[in-house]
Amino acid sequence: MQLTNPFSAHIQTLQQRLESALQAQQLDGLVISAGVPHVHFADDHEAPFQAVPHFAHWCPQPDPYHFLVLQPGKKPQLVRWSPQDYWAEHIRPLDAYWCAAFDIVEVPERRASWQALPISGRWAYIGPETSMAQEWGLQTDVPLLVSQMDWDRGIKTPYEILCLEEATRLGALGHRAAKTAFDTGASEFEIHLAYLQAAGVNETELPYGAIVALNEKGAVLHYQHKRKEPRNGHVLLLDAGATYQRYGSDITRTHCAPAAPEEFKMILQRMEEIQQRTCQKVRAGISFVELHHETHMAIGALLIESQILRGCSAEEAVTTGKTTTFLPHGLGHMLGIQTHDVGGLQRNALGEPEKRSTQYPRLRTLRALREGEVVTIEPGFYFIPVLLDKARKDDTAGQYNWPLIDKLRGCGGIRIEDNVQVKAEGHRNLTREYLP
Ligand SMILES: [Mn+2]
Repeated sequence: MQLTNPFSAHIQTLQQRLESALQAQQLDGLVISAGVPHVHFADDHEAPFQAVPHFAHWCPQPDPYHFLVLQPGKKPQLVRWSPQDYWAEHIRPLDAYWCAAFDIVEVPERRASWQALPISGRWAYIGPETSMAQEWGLQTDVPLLVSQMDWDRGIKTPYEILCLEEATRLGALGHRAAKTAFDTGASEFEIHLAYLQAAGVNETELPYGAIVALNEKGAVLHYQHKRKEPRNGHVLLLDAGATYQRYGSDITRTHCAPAAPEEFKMILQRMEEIQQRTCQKVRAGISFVELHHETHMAIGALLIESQILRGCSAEEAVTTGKTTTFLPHGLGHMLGIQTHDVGGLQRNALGEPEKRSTQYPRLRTLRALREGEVVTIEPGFYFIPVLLDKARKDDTAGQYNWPLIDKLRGCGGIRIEDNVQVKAEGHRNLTREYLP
C-alpha cells in the first residue's frame, strides 16, 4: 500500500487543526507523550503496551516513552527514546512512509527526553506523567484543548480510511477462516487460533479481545474466554477485528450450523436484513438515536413475527422496553484508533455532552452523524438469562412465548456488525467490501 502521500496529507491536516486549537487556547505548543507501560502490581511484568491514542493519531511508532513536540509553523518533532539495552527490543524500527514527516531527535535515556523539549512560553502536555510534566512547566489541565482535538479526530482523513480498510481486510481473512473452523466442529479456542493465523496477527495486536462464543455464550455481550470444550457448536458469534498502524476494525458475524433450531435460523436471517437496512440509511446529518429507534421497531416486529411475543404491537414492544430485553446495547459507536473512539458523546468541540437519551441510556452517540466519521452498525438479538428471568417475573399478561424462548436460550445470541464511513450523500460500508 502506498502511504507516503496520504500520511503527509494527514499530518498537514492535523497540523492545521492543532494550530487553530492552540490559538483558541492561547497556547504556544503541545507535547504528547507516547505513554508509559503498565507494570502489574507487585510484579516485574508489563502489560502489552498501547500508545496514548493522541500520540498514535500523529505517529505510528508503537513503543513507550517517546514525545511529540508540536508547535505552530514548525515541522512536528519526534523525541525518540532509543535506549542501549540487550534485555529487550524496546523500539521498533522507523518506517519510511511516515518518518519523513518528522524531525527526529534520538535520546538515550528518559531524562534526556524531557531535557530535549524546547519549551518556552505556554505549553500543554497530554500523557500519563502529569506531575513530571508540571515540574517541567507544562500545563496538564487543558480540557478544552483535548475536547477540540477529540472532536476533530472524529473526522477521518483519507490516510486513516486506508488504515481502517487494511484493518478490515485482515479481519475479514480471520473471519473467513474462523467460519471454516466452526463448520468443521472446532472449539472456541481452535476458532480463535484459526482467526489469528489467517489474519496474520498476534493476540496482542488485536484492537480488542476477540469474542469467540459458541452457543449460549453468545448471550454474554463481552464474553472473554476461549473454551477448549465444547466442539461442534450449533451457533457461533464472532466479534473480532484486526489493527493496521493502530487503526482497528470491529467486525461481528453470527453463524448457524445445520443443527441449530429453524426458528433461530429465521431470526438470524431477519437480523441480517435489519442490519443491512440500517447500514443503508447512514449518511451525514442522520440522527444516531433515530437509527437506533428504528432498529428497535424492527426488532419489535421480529419478536411478533417469530411468535416470541404475542398480543402486543411492535410499537408497544418498544415503548414497554420488551425489545430492550433482547437488545440491551446501543446500535454502535465511533471507530478509529480506539475501538470505542472519541467524540461520540460530545455534541460540539467544547466537549459539552449531549443530553442522555432516557429511553436509550446505553447509546454511545446521540447526535447527528458528520461526514467523515466512521461508525459501527451492530444490532443484536440475544437470549440473556438475567434479562429473561426478570421479564418472566414481570410477564403478568402472558405476552412472552416461554416454551419457545426456553428452546432458543441455548443459541445464545446474534450480532452482526459492519464498519461504515459516513459520507455527505450516503455511506461506504468498509466491511462488506471484504466480507460480503
Ligand atoms: Mn463494536
